[in-house]
Amino acid sequence: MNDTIVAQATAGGKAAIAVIRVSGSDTFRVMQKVMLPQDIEKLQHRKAVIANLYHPAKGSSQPEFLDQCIVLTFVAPHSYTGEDLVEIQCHGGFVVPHLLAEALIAAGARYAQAGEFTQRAFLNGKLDLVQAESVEAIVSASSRSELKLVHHHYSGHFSTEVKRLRSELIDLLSLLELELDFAEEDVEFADREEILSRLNSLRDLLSGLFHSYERSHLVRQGVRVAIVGKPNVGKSSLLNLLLKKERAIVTDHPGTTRDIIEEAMEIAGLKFVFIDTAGIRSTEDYVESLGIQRSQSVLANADLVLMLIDHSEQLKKEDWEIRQLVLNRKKHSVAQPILLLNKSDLPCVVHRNELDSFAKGFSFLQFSSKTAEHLDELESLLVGSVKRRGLDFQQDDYALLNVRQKNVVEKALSSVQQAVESFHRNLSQEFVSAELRVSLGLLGELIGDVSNEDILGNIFSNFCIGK
Ligand SMILES: Nc1nc2c(ncn2[C@@H]2O[C@H](COP(=O)(O)OP(=O)(O)OP(=O)(O)O)[C@@H](O)[C@H]2O)c(=O)[nH]1
Ligand SMILES: [Mg+2]
Repeated sequence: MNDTIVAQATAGGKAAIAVIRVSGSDTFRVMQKVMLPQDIEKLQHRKAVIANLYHPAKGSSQPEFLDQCIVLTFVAPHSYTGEDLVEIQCHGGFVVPHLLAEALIAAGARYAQAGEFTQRAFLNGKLDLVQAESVEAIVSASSRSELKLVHHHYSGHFSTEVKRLRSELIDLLSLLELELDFAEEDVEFADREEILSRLNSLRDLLSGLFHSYERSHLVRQGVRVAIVGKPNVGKSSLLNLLLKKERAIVTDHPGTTRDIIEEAMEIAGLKFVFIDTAGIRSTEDYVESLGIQRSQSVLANADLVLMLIDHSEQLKKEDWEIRQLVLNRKKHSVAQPILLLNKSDLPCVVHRNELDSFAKGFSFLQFSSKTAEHLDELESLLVGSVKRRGLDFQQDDYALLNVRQKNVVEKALSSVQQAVESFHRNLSQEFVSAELRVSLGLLGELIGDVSNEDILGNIFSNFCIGK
C-alpha cells in the first residue's frame, strides 16, 4: 500500500491512444523525474496538461524523450484510488506505453499487480467490496443486459439495499437483547407476532436475493440454447442464419455435423449461446456416434431447446424419440422448448393431426432456415421466454453477481432461517439473537465492512492489471 504503482490501464496492442496510471504517495515525485520542471508546475487537480515525457537521466546521460502526452492529475483523496494519481494518455501501440512504464519504474514506481488500483480504492473507502467487484464485471460484460445488471452494484444501490437489511437486523437484535437484559423481570418489550413477521420478511428478502444468483448467472454466461433434431433437418443452416455468418458446414448429406459448434450472440441486449449439434439417429459410424453422445449431453444441460423437424417429409421414429428426449429433460429449463417446423418454403406433407400431437408441450413456429421466414418471430420467442424468467434486468431489481456473494448470502439466509425456527420452538431469545448476529456479520462481509486478506487477495487477483 505504501508503494507507488504504475500500469497500463488500456489493452495492449496497436491503438491510437493508451492510458497509463500512476498511483501512490510518491506519484508527483515520480512524475518530477519524467517531466520538465516547467510542466510539473502546471499540474493541477482535475486538469489536463500537455507535456513531453522522458526516461529519467542516468548518471551523466541526458533524459531520453519518449512521447508527447496528456497528463491528468488527481490529488488525494479525490481520485479513483483515494491516493495521488495521474493518468497519462500517450500514443498506443507496442512500444510507447511499454517504454513509459519502464521510465516510471526507473523513476521510483513499481509495476501494479492485478486489480491493485481497485483494491486500493476499496481499502481507502472509495468503493465497497460489491462496487469493487462490479468494476471487474463491467469490464468483462458481454451484453447490454449484463451491464444493466451490474449498474446497480457499481452505483451503490445494491449495497444500500444490503445496509437496509443490516439495520433491520440490528433493530431486531436490539429488541431481542433488551428483553434478555431484563430476563429476570419477565418483561416483554416487543410483540412476538411482530418480531416473527419481521423475521419472516427478512428471510424472504434474503431468499429472493439468494435465488437471484441463478438469473444473474444466466445473464452473464448467456442462455445456452441447444439446436437439436434428426440429421438433415436444417440445424446448421439455422445456426448460420441466427449468427448471420457461415459458421457451420451445411450439406444435403445427413450426418454432416459431427462435433458441437457453439457461439454467443446478442439479441435485444440479451446474451444467447447457440449450440449446433450432430443430428441424433442410430448409426454404425463410430465418429458420428461420438458426436451424437455429445448432442445428448448438450440437450440435457441446455437452458433452452430449439428442436427442428423437416415438415417437407413424413415424421420418422427418430423425430418422435428426440421429442421424447426433449420433453423428459431433468434440467429445470428457462422456458418451454421451441419446435420449428422447418423448410416451410417446401410443401408440408405431415398431417395436421400428427403435427398437433407432435407439437404438444412446445411453443412452435413454421420456419425456413433457407428463406429466413419467421426469423423475427423466432427471435421474439427466444427473447420473450428469457424475459419471462426475469433475466431482463431493466427494473430496479437486485441480483447477486458472483459465487462469493452467493455463498455469503446463502449462509446469512440459513442463519435467519435457524433464528425463525428457534423463535417458533420458543427457544431462549439467546439462540435467536446468536443466529441473527451471525447473519449480521455475514452481510457485513458481503459489502466488505468485515473482510480478510485471503478473501481480498482472491477477489482482486481475478482483475486485469491496470484496473
Ligand atoms: N428448402 C429448404 N432447405 C433447407 C432448409 N434448411 C436447411 N435446408 C437444406 O437441408 C440440408 C441440410 O441442412 P443442414 O443445415 O446441414 O442440416 P443439419 O440438421 O445440420 O444436418 P446434420 O448436420 O446432418 O445433422 C441442406 O441441403 C440445406 O440447404 C429450409 O428451410 N428449406
Ligand atoms: Mg448440421
